[in-house]
Amino acid sequence: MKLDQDYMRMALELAASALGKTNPNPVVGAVIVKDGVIVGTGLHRKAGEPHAEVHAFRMAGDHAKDATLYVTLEPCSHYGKTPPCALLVKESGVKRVVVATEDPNPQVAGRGINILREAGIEVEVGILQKEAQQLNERFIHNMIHGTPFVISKVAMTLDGKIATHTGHSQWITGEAARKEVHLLRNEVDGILVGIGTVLADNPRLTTRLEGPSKNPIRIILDANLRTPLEAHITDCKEAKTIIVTSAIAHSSKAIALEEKGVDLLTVPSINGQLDLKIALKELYKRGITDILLEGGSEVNASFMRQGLINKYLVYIAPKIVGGTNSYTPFRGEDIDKVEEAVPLRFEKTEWVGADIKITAYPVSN
Ligand code: AOF
Ligand code: ZN
Repeated sequence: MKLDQDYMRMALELAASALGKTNPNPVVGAVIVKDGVIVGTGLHRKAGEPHAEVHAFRMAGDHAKDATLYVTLEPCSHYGKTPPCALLVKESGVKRVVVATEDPNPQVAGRGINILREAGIEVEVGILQKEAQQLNERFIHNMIHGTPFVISKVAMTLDGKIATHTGHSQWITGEAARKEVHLLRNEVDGILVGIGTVLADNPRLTTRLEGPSKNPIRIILDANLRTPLEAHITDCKEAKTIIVTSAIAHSSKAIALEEKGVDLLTVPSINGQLDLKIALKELYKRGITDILLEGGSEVNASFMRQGLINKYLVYIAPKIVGGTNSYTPFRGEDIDKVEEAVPLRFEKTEWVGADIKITAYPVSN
Protein backbone atom coordinates (compact mmCIF):
# COMPACT_ATOMS: atom_id res chain seq x y z
CA MET A 1 0.00 0.00 0.00
CA LYS A 2 1.21 3.45 -0.82
CA LEU A 3 1.71 5.99 1.95
CA ASP A 4 0.88 9.69 2.07
CA GLN A 5 4.53 10.44 1.28
CA ASP A 6 4.39 8.37 -1.91
CA TYR A 7 1.42 10.29 -3.31
CA MET A 8 2.89 13.59 -2.18
CA ARG A 9 6.12 12.71 -3.96
CA MET A 10 4.13 12.17 -7.16
CA ALA A 11 2.46 15.54 -6.68
CA LEU A 12 5.90 17.14 -6.17
CA GLU A 13 7.18 15.52 -9.36
CA LEU A 14 4.22 16.86 -11.30
CA ALA A 15 4.90 20.32 -9.88
CA ALA A 16 8.63 20.13 -10.64
CA SER A 17 7.96 19.43 -14.30
CA ALA A 18 6.76 23.03 -14.67
CA LEU A 19 9.72 24.68 -12.90
CA GLY A 20 10.62 27.93 -14.60
CA LYS A 21 7.37 28.04 -16.57
CA THR A 22 4.95 29.35 -13.94
CA ASN A 23 6.67 32.59 -12.87
CA PRO A 24 5.59 34.67 -11.03
CA ASN A 25 3.41 31.86 -9.67
CA PRO A 26 4.69 28.86 -7.71
CA VAL A 27 4.83 25.35 -9.15
CA VAL A 28 2.06 23.20 -7.71
CA GLY A 29 1.05 19.57 -8.22
CA ALA A 30 -2.08 17.70 -7.08
CA VAL A 31 -3.03 14.02 -6.91
CA ILE A 32 -6.48 12.69 -5.95
CA VAL A 33 -6.66 9.15 -4.58
CA LYS A 34 -9.80 7.08 -3.98
CA ASP A 35 -9.57 3.60 -2.43
CA GLY A 36 -5.91 3.31 -3.36
CA VAL A 37 -6.51 4.33 -6.97
CA ILE A 38 -5.27 7.59 -8.49
CA VAL A 39 -8.39 9.19 -9.96
CA GLY A 40 -7.01 12.64 -10.74
CA THR A 41 -3.72 14.40 -11.30
CA GLY A 42 -2.92 17.98 -12.17
CA LEU A 43 -0.32 20.69 -12.16
CA HIS A 44 -0.17 24.41 -12.55
CA ARG A 45 1.44 24.95 -15.94
CA LYS A 46 1.52 28.69 -16.41
CA ALA A 47 0.47 31.89 -14.63
CA GLY A 48 -3.07 32.82 -15.69
CA GLU A 49 -3.97 29.19 -16.39
CA PRO A 50 -5.95 26.94 -14.02
CA HIS A 51 -4.39 25.88 -10.75
CA ALA A 52 -3.23 22.31 -10.15
CA GLU A 53 -6.38 21.36 -8.21
CA VAL A 54 -8.67 22.42 -11.08
CA HIS A 55 -6.99 20.02 -13.50
CA ALA A 56 -7.00 17.20 -10.93
CA PHE A 57 -10.71 17.60 -10.10
CA ARG A 58 -11.63 17.80 -13.78
CA MET A 59 -9.96 14.43 -14.27
CA ALA A 60 -11.44 12.88 -11.13
CA GLY A 61 -15.05 13.95 -11.77
CA ASP A 62 -17.44 12.12 -9.42
CA HIS A 63 -14.61 9.92 -8.12
CA ALA A 64 -13.49 12.85 -5.97
CA LYS A 65 -16.29 12.09 -3.49
CA ASP A 66 -14.75 10.77 -0.23
CA ALA A 67 -11.30 10.73 -1.84
CA THR A 68 -8.03 12.20 -0.54
CA LEU A 69 -6.42 15.20 -2.23
CA TYR A 70 -2.64 15.53 -2.07
CA VAL A 71 -1.46 19.01 -2.94
CA THR A 72 2.03 20.46 -2.72
CA LEU A 73 0.86 23.96 -1.71
CA GLU A 74 -2.09 25.03 0.40
CA PRO A 75 -5.16 25.53 -1.85
CA CYS A 76 -5.65 29.24 -2.47
CA SER A 77 -8.42 31.25 -0.83
CA HIS A 78 -8.37 34.40 -2.94
CA TYR A 79 -9.79 35.59 -6.24
CA GLY A 80 -6.68 36.14 -8.37
CA LYS A 81 -6.53 35.43 -12.08
CA THR A 82 -8.50 32.30 -11.12
CA PRO A 83 -11.16 31.64 -8.41
CA PRO A 84 -10.20 30.16 -5.01
CA CYS A 85 -9.22 26.50 -5.08
CA ALA A 86 -10.28 26.06 -1.43
CA LEU A 87 -13.92 26.54 -2.50
CA LEU A 88 -13.51 24.02 -5.30
CA VAL A 89 -12.00 21.50 -2.86
CA LYS A 90 -14.79 22.16 -0.35
CA GLU A 91 -17.48 21.51 -2.96
CA SER A 92 -15.76 18.46 -4.44
CA GLY A 93 -16.75 16.14 -1.60
CA VAL A 94 -13.19 15.03 -0.74
CA LYS A 95 -12.89 13.67 2.76
CA ARG A 96 -9.26 14.41 3.45
CA VAL A 97 -6.69 16.91 2.17
CA VAL A 98 -2.94 16.46 2.61
CA VAL A 99 -0.95 19.66 2.11
CA ALA A 100 2.85 19.76 1.89
CA THR A 101 3.25 23.38 2.93
CA GLU A 102 1.37 26.62 3.56
CA ASP A 103 1.11 29.26 0.86
CA PRO A 104 3.30 32.23 1.94
CA ASN A 105 1.28 34.56 -0.29
CA PRO A 106 -0.18 37.08 2.24
CA GLN A 107 -3.49 36.83 0.36
CA VAL A 108 -3.66 33.13 1.34
CA ALA A 109 -1.33 32.35 4.32
CA GLY A 110 -3.41 29.74 6.11
CA ARG A 111 -6.85 30.96 4.98
CA GLY A 112 -7.16 28.15 2.42
CA ILE A 113 -6.54 25.54 5.11
CA ASN A 114 -9.04 27.26 7.45
CA ILE A 115 -11.77 27.18 4.81
CA LEU A 116 -11.29 23.42 4.44
CA ARG A 117 -11.19 22.71 8.17
CA GLU A 118 -14.29 24.83 8.77
CA ALA A 119 -16.05 22.76 6.13
CA GLY A 120 -15.31 19.65 8.20
CA ILE A 121 -12.61 18.29 5.90
CA GLU A 122 -9.70 16.54 7.62
CA VAL A 123 -6.56 18.49 6.73
CA GLU A 124 -3.01 17.38 7.34
CA VAL A 125 -0.17 19.85 6.76
CA GLY A 126 3.58 19.22 6.52
CA ILE A 127 4.02 16.00 4.54
CA LEU A 128 7.32 16.40 2.60
CA GLN A 129 7.32 20.03 3.65
CA LYS A 130 11.07 20.58 3.24
CA GLU A 131 11.01 19.25 -0.33
CA ALA A 132 7.95 21.35 -1.17
CA GLN A 133 9.54 24.50 0.22
CA GLN A 134 12.76 23.88 -1.65
CA LEU A 135 10.86 23.37 -4.89
CA ASN A 136 9.21 26.77 -4.43
CA GLU A 137 12.22 28.52 -2.88
CA ARG A 138 12.03 31.23 -5.51
CA PHE A 139 8.32 31.92 -4.90
CA ILE A 140 8.70 31.82 -1.11
CA HIS A 141 11.59 34.30 -1.27
CA ASN A 142 9.53 36.61 -3.53
CA MET A 143 6.59 36.57 -1.13
CA ILE A 144 8.69 37.26 1.95
CA HIS A 145 11.16 39.81 0.58
CA GLY A 146 9.54 41.37 -2.49
CA THR A 147 12.81 40.93 -4.41
CA PRO A 148 14.05 38.47 -7.04
CA PHE A 149 15.66 35.22 -5.87
CA VAL A 150 19.35 35.54 -6.78
CA ILE A 151 21.34 32.48 -7.88
CA SER A 152 25.10 32.76 -8.30
CA LYS A 153 26.66 30.45 -10.85
CA VAL A 154 30.39 29.83 -10.80
CA ALA A 155 32.53 27.58 -13.01
CA MET A 156 36.01 27.17 -11.54
CA THR A 157 39.01 24.88 -11.42
CA LEU A 158 39.96 22.73 -8.44
CA ASP A 159 42.17 25.61 -7.27
CA GLY A 160 39.32 28.10 -7.48
CA LYS A 161 40.25 29.89 -10.71
CA ILE A 162 37.73 31.07 -13.29
CA ALA A 163 40.27 32.30 -15.87
CA THR A 164 44.02 32.54 -16.45
CA HIS A 165 45.88 35.82 -15.87
CA THR A 166 45.06 36.85 -19.47
CA GLY A 167 41.36 36.36 -18.79
CA HIS A 168 41.20 33.25 -20.97
CA SER A 169 38.41 31.02 -19.70
CA GLN A 170 37.17 28.84 -22.54
CA TRP A 171 36.49 26.36 -21.25
CA ILE A 172 36.90 25.68 -17.56
CA THR A 173 34.09 23.14 -17.21
CA GLY A 174 33.06 20.37 -19.59
CA GLU A 175 30.22 20.27 -22.06
CA ALA A 176 27.65 18.76 -19.67
CA ALA A 177 28.14 21.55 -17.13
CA ARG A 178 27.98 24.20 -19.85
CA LYS A 179 24.73 22.72 -21.11
CA GLU A 180 23.26 22.93 -17.60
CA VAL A 181 23.86 26.67 -17.65
CA HIS A 182 21.66 26.97 -20.72
CA LEU A 183 19.00 24.87 -18.99
CA LEU A 184 19.19 27.29 -16.07
CA ARG A 185 18.96 30.33 -18.34
CA ASN A 186 15.86 28.70 -19.80
CA GLU A 187 14.25 28.69 -16.31
CA VAL A 188 15.06 32.12 -14.88
CA ASP A 189 13.51 35.51 -15.63
CA GLY A 190 16.77 37.43 -15.62
CA ILE A 191 20.50 36.93 -16.11
CA LEU A 192 22.85 39.54 -14.69
CA VAL A 193 26.44 40.53 -15.44
CA GLY A 194 28.58 43.60 -14.83
CA ILE A 195 29.85 45.99 -17.48
CA GLY A 196 33.35 44.46 -17.09
CA THR A 197 32.06 41.16 -18.49
CA VAL A 198 30.33 42.93 -21.39
CA LEU A 199 33.53 44.80 -22.28
CA ALA A 200 35.81 41.78 -21.87
CA ASP A 201 33.72 39.00 -23.46
CA ASN A 202 30.96 40.73 -25.46
CA PRO A 203 28.59 37.90 -24.50
CA ARG A 204 25.13 37.32 -25.99
CA LEU A 205 23.70 35.87 -22.77
CA THR A 206 21.05 33.96 -24.66
CA THR A 207 19.78 30.42 -24.13
CA ARG A 208 21.18 27.99 -26.64
CA LEU A 209 19.51 24.59 -26.42
CA GLU A 210 18.28 22.14 -28.99
CA GLY A 211 14.53 22.56 -29.18
CA PRO A 212 12.37 25.40 -27.91
CA SER A 213 13.84 27.64 -25.26
CA LYS A 214 13.30 30.99 -23.60
CA ASN A 215 15.74 33.87 -23.30
CA PRO A 216 15.85 35.55 -19.90
CA ILE A 217 15.98 39.33 -19.71
CA ARG A 218 19.62 40.43 -19.77
CA ILE A 219 20.46 42.78 -16.91
CA ILE A 220 23.71 44.73 -17.10
CA LEU A 221 25.13 46.68 -14.17
CA ASP A 222 26.71 49.68 -15.84
CA ALA A 223 26.92 52.69 -13.50
CA ASN A 224 28.50 55.02 -16.07
CA LEU A 225 26.84 53.73 -19.27
CA ARG A 226 30.01 52.33 -20.80
CA THR A 227 28.12 49.65 -22.78
CA PRO A 228 29.26 50.02 -26.42
CA LEU A 229 26.38 50.56 -28.85
CA GLU A 230 27.66 47.64 -30.90
CA ALA A 231 27.78 45.17 -27.95
CA HIS A 232 25.75 41.99 -28.59
CA ILE A 233 23.52 42.64 -25.61
CA THR A 234 22.21 45.88 -27.19
CA ASP A 235 20.64 43.79 -29.93
CA CYS A 236 17.18 43.43 -28.42
CA LYS A 237 15.62 41.36 -31.19
CA GLU A 238 16.78 38.12 -29.56
CA ALA A 239 16.22 39.03 -25.93
CA LYS A 240 15.31 42.06 -23.84
CA THR A 241 18.04 44.05 -22.09
CA ILE A 242 17.86 46.24 -18.99
CA ILE A 243 20.88 48.36 -18.15
CA VAL A 244 21.01 49.38 -14.50
CA THR A 245 22.82 52.68 -14.26
CA SER A 246 23.26 55.78 -12.15
CA ALA A 247 24.19 57.90 -15.16
CA ILE A 248 22.10 60.89 -16.16
CA ALA A 249 19.12 59.53 -18.03
CA HIS A 250 19.06 61.98 -20.92
CA SER A 251 22.64 61.76 -22.17
CA SER A 252 23.15 61.06 -25.86
CA LYS A 253 24.45 57.57 -24.98
CA ALA A 254 21.31 56.84 -22.98
CA ILE A 255 19.10 57.99 -25.85
CA ALA A 256 21.08 55.93 -28.39
CA LEU A 257 20.76 52.80 -26.22
CA GLU A 258 17.05 53.37 -25.75
CA GLU A 259 16.62 53.77 -29.48
CA LYS A 260 18.07 50.29 -29.85
CA GLY A 261 15.35 48.99 -27.51
CA VAL A 262 17.43 48.79 -24.32
CA ASP A 263 15.55 49.65 -21.10
CA LEU A 264 17.43 51.86 -18.68
CA LEU A 265 16.84 51.52 -14.95
CA THR A 266 18.30 54.40 -12.99
CA VAL A 267 19.20 53.73 -9.36
CA PRO A 268 21.23 55.76 -6.85
CA SER A 269 24.87 54.94 -6.33
CA ILE A 270 26.78 54.81 -3.05
CA ASN A 271 30.49 55.73 -3.38
CA GLY A 272 30.31 55.06 -7.11
CA GLN A 273 28.67 51.64 -6.54
CA LEU A 274 25.12 51.02 -7.73
CA ASP A 275 22.66 50.49 -4.88
CA LEU A 276 21.97 46.81 -5.47
CA LYS A 277 19.13 46.57 -2.97
CA ILE A 278 17.16 49.28 -4.74
CA ALA A 279 18.03 47.74 -8.12
CA LEU A 280 16.64 44.36 -7.00
CA LYS A 281 13.42 45.92 -5.70
CA GLU A 282 12.93 47.78 -8.99
CA LEU A 283 13.67 44.67 -11.06
CA TYR A 284 11.07 42.73 -9.05
CA LYS A 285 8.54 45.49 -9.78
CA ARG A 286 9.29 44.92 -13.45
CA GLY A 287 8.26 41.29 -13.05
CA ILE A 288 11.66 39.65 -12.59
CA THR A 289 11.24 36.93 -9.95
CA ASP A 290 14.65 35.28 -10.21
CA ILE A 291 18.08 36.23 -11.49
CA LEU A 292 21.08 34.16 -12.47
CA LEU A 293 24.32 35.98 -11.61
CA GLU A 294 26.98 35.15 -14.15
CA GLY A 295 29.78 37.46 -13.02
CA GLY A 296 32.24 38.96 -13.10
CA SER A 297 34.08 38.60 -9.86
CA GLU A 298 33.49 42.14 -8.60
CA VAL A 299 29.75 41.92 -9.20
CA ASN A 300 29.68 38.50 -7.54
CA ALA A 301 31.57 39.89 -4.55
CA SER A 302 29.25 42.89 -4.14
CA PHE A 303 26.16 40.67 -4.10
CA MET A 304 27.85 38.13 -1.82
CA ARG A 305 29.13 40.68 0.73
CA GLN A 306 25.75 42.41 0.91
CA GLY A 307 24.01 39.09 1.57
CA LEU A 308 22.08 39.29 -1.68
CA ILE A 309 22.88 35.82 -3.04
CA ASN A 310 20.21 33.28 -2.11
CA LYS A 311 21.75 30.19 -3.71
CA TYR A 312 25.17 29.20 -4.99
CA LEU A 313 25.75 26.76 -7.84
CA VAL A 314 29.46 26.03 -8.11
CA TYR A 315 30.89 23.77 -10.80
CA ILE A 316 34.40 22.50 -10.06
CA ALA A 317 36.48 21.25 -12.97
CA PRO A 318 39.24 18.65 -12.42
CA LYS A 319 42.09 20.95 -13.47
CA ILE A 320 44.47 23.38 -11.84
CA VAL A 321 45.46 26.77 -13.27
CA GLY A 322 47.74 28.02 -10.47
CA GLY A 323 49.51 31.38 -10.71
CA THR A 324 49.09 34.53 -8.65
CA ASN A 325 47.28 36.68 -11.20
CA SER A 326 44.64 34.28 -12.45
CA TYR A 327 41.05 35.21 -11.73
CA THR A 328 38.91 33.97 -8.85
CA PRO A 329 35.09 33.99 -8.70
CA PHE A 330 34.65 36.50 -5.85
CA ARG A 331 37.01 39.46 -5.60
CA GLY A 332 35.97 42.60 -3.72
CA GLU A 333 37.68 43.83 -0.57
CA ASP A 334 40.20 41.64 1.22
CA ILE A 335 39.26 40.42 4.66
CA ASP A 336 41.71 39.94 7.53
CA LYS A 337 40.32 36.91 9.30
CA VAL A 338 38.60 33.72 8.23
CA GLU A 339 35.78 34.53 10.69
CA GLU A 340 34.78 37.36 8.35
CA ALA A 341 34.11 34.89 5.52
CA VAL A 342 30.50 34.52 4.40
CA PRO A 343 29.32 31.20 5.88
CA LEU A 344 27.57 28.74 3.59
CA ARG A 345 25.88 25.37 3.96
CA PHE A 346 26.53 22.70 1.35
CA GLU A 347 23.16 21.25 0.36
CA LYS A 348 24.14 18.85 -2.40
CA THR A 349 27.07 17.58 -4.47
CA GLU A 350 26.64 15.90 -7.85
CA TRP A 351 28.71 14.79 -10.79
CA VAL A 352 28.02 16.67 -14.00
CA GLY A 353 30.10 14.91 -16.63
CA ALA A 354 33.65 15.01 -15.27
CA ASP A 355 32.91 18.07 -13.12
CA ILE A 356 31.45 18.33 -9.63
CA LYS A 357 28.53 20.60 -8.88
CA ILE A 358 27.97 21.96 -5.39
CA THR A 359 24.68 23.54 -4.40
CA ALA A 360 25.08 25.79 -1.37
CA TYR A 361 22.99 28.27 0.59
CA PRO A 362 24.02 31.14 2.83
CA VAL A 363 23.51 29.95 6.41
CA SER A 364 21.25 32.90 7.20
CA ASN A 365 18.67 31.64 4.66
C1 AOF B 1 -3.20 26.86 -5.67
N1 AOF B 1 -2.92 26.02 -6.68
O1 AOF B 1 -1.86 25.47 -8.56
C2 AOF B 1 -1.34 27.53 -7.56
C3 AOF B 1 -1.59 28.40 -6.46
O2 AOF B 1 -3.29 34.74 -10.11
P1 AOF B 1 -3.73 33.38 -9.72
O3 AOF B 1 -5.23 33.27 -9.58
O4 AOF B 1 -3.17 32.30 -10.59
O5 AOF B 1 -3.18 33.13 -8.24
C4 AOF B 1 -1.80 33.03 -8.02
C5 AOF B 1 -1.55 32.74 -6.56
O6 AOF B 1 -2.22 31.51 -6.20
C6 AOF B 1 -0.09 32.49 -6.25
O7 AOF B 1 0.56 33.69 -5.87
C7 AOF B 1 -0.16 31.50 -5.09
O8 AOF B 1 -0.45 32.16 -3.88
C8 AOF B 1 -1.37 30.66 -5.47
N2 AOF B 1 -0.92 29.55 -6.35
N3 AOF B 1 -2.48 28.01 -5.54
O9 AOF B 1 -4.09 26.59 -4.88
C9 AOF B 1 -2.04 26.28 -7.63
N4 AOF B 1 -0.48 27.88 -8.54
ZN1 ZN C 1 -5.70 27.93 -6.42
